Amino acid sequence: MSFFQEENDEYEDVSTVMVRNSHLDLMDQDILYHLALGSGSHDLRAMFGDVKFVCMGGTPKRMEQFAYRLMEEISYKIPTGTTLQDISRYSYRYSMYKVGPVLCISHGMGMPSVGILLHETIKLMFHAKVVDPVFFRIGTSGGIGLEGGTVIISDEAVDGTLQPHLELQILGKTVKRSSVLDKKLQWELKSLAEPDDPYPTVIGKTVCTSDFYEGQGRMDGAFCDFTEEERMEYLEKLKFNGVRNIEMESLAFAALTHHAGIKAAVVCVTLLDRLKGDQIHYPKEVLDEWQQRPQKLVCRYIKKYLSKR
Ligand code: R2B
Ligand code: URA
Repeated sequence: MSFFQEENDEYEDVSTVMVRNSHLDLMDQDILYHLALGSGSHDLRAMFGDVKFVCMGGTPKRMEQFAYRLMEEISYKIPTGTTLQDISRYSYRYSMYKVGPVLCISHGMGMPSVGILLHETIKLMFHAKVVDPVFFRIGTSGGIGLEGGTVIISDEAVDGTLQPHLELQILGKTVKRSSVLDKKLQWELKSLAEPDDPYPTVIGKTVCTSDFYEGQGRMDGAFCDFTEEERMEYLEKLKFNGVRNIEMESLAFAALTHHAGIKAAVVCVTLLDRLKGDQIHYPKEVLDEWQQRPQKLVCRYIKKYLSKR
């Protein structure tokens, strides 16, 4: 039996997204400020009640491209001569496109940015009474011992010290939230990598940092207080511990979706092998093509899932 047959049982419409905040019940309306949406100003149930997948990626342009790719793939029609609307355009923060049951949203750079977006998107799912949505992050990363263009499905998101939890400071206290990603979803995605794909798709551990330069052991930032030997020692240690890539959102993405009971996956392409350098020097056309790769994989997943409904 294919996983999608099994999966259909699991995706029976059984549970809507829950928020872990009783205060929301006491509010007469909830303004999702950074999405330019609100439970009082919009009929969120009518607008988003049919959502099944939420795909997040760094830039507005990439998410718009992804939305148009999806439109093609799932034959989603909009009136001739019209374009997809950026639903969150008046926030001037994030961009959001809806293609049938798929939301495509840009998350910006880093954990604070994706964290704010997750709070509001999870609340959006709650207000819209969405049933069992699956969240994806499709992004870019630095490879550890992997050439540029490799697709990595994260099996675990860890911080720079290899701990699998997000540390938040709440009311002056440190709170830890486990960063758990869905194992089955990872293997389902991996099974959709095709033998003809001219690049490898692997599953592995992802380190998530709060900085692109010093935080990722780069020597080409404005500041650097470590030596080349120390840099290599750290990156080799990551490799030894099963880390395949480094990026800047997976930890918050995994921890906050898990906290909300939402199934999630992180799929990133590598833009370089960090064991060989720091600078991203490939031509724009090459980088553009590489960035399509995680999109293709997630698209295959969504398409296959929708074709079984
Ligand atoms: C990957 O690329 C960005 C930094 O260039 C960051 O958002 C990430 O995780
Ligand atoms: N994104 C990152 O966070 N790091 C890289 O090296 C490349 C992309």
